[in-house]
Amino acid sequence: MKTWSTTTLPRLPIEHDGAPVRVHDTAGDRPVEVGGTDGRARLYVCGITPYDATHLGHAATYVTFDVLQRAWRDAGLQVTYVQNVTDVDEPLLERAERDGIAWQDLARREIDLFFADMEALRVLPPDHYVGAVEGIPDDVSAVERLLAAGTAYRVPVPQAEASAEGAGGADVYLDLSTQDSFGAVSGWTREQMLEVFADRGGDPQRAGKRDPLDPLLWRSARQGEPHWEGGSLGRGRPGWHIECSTIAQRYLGPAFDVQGGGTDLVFPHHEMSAVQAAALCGDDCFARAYVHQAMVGLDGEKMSKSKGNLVLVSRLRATGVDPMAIRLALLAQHYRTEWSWTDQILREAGERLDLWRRAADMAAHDSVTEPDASTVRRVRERIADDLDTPGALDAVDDWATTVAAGEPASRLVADAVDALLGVQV
Ligand code: 5CA
Ligand code: ZN
Repeated sequence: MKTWSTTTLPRLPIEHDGAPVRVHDTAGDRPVEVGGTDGRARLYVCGITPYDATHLGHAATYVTFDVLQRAWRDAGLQVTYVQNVTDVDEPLLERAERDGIAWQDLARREIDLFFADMEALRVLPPDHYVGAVEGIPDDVSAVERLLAAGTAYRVPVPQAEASAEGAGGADVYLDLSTQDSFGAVSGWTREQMLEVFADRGGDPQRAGKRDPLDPLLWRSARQGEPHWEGGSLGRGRPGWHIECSTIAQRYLGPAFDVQGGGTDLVFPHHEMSAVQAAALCGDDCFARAYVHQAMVGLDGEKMSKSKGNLVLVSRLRATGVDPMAIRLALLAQHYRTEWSWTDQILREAGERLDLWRRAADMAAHDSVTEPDASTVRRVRERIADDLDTPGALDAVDDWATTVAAGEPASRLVADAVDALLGVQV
């Protein structure tokens, strides 16, 4: 699928010291170095389900992984970045039904709005932006392989539910008891898993499953639901998690550096996409690190499409808020700390942007000064340390304050702020 437009990425004239980027891996619950094997870095980030516009929680997630991609690029690595879009799934179908609009039209409209938001926030686009629908042939062959290996099983669909095209069909589930690595991503107990599974797209009550937690791989065609050719599986559509298992592996290979998303995806989504990948290609497959953005809230509650307590990027933009102030408001929070959006946070970001712009306008010195160079080193060092963007912002604040007070400076820091933080001053 076509993706959004890219923005310029200045190359910094200050040599990179080669220090690797460290991020917190949820699976190991510790910091790990990511990227750099063979001079490359491979990133998969779970994309939107396009049934409602980009809110600040989504924006925080994509800005966080944008900072990671920028750090890798600055270090001279060749980055391959893949993002999916869940362009067919329950929530999208339900919303389209509620609003009396074709699900394809709803998805297209929200994807276009998401692209406009990402461009405004200067998020670098992924190299491959892949729809769940596009990935169906790969899902079908993956599920066929799992059935052949005996790690998946069929559960017949009751006659009354099946559509004419799906008559006599069966859903397919992964048999988790065949997979030793299950639980390795979240580290959760079964009780913890069962507590949230139904709320997060799971179907623990489905009769005929061997384990209530077994994830759905293929949903046989139902009345009133879209369905696709599924080879020996019959007509139907893929379960949610298999989409990310197969898209990541097709575009990044069996193993890659980071799978990213919000903490709401730790279980079941990342746990299940990893265990399915392990069932397909072995325990060393899939991500070497799982990195999660903490939930962004509003008034103390998680911001979510289902709750409807949203602050939309597009709405802020429509009221004239500078997207760079929105980006700075997001960067002022550490990605692993939950926080709630407030007008005060946005106001402070606007003030910071003004200060940085004043300093950048005054930074007309011909050659790079020592404070310029040390500021860039500090920003790099803060970001490489588990994406400490608040620390990076402090470094730029210190620089901007002295420059606004008349210290000589060059354009270097403005270029670094652009290249590393994605903020144009
Ligand atoms: N399409 C799936 C992933 S395959 C999905 O979760 N879509 S989503 O539209 O619900 O969310 C898109 C991304 O934003 C996910 O990475 C999700 O974890 C993240 N996200 C959702 N809500 C928040 C929030 N309140 N704060 C931070 N990140 C969030
Ligand atoms: Zn995903």
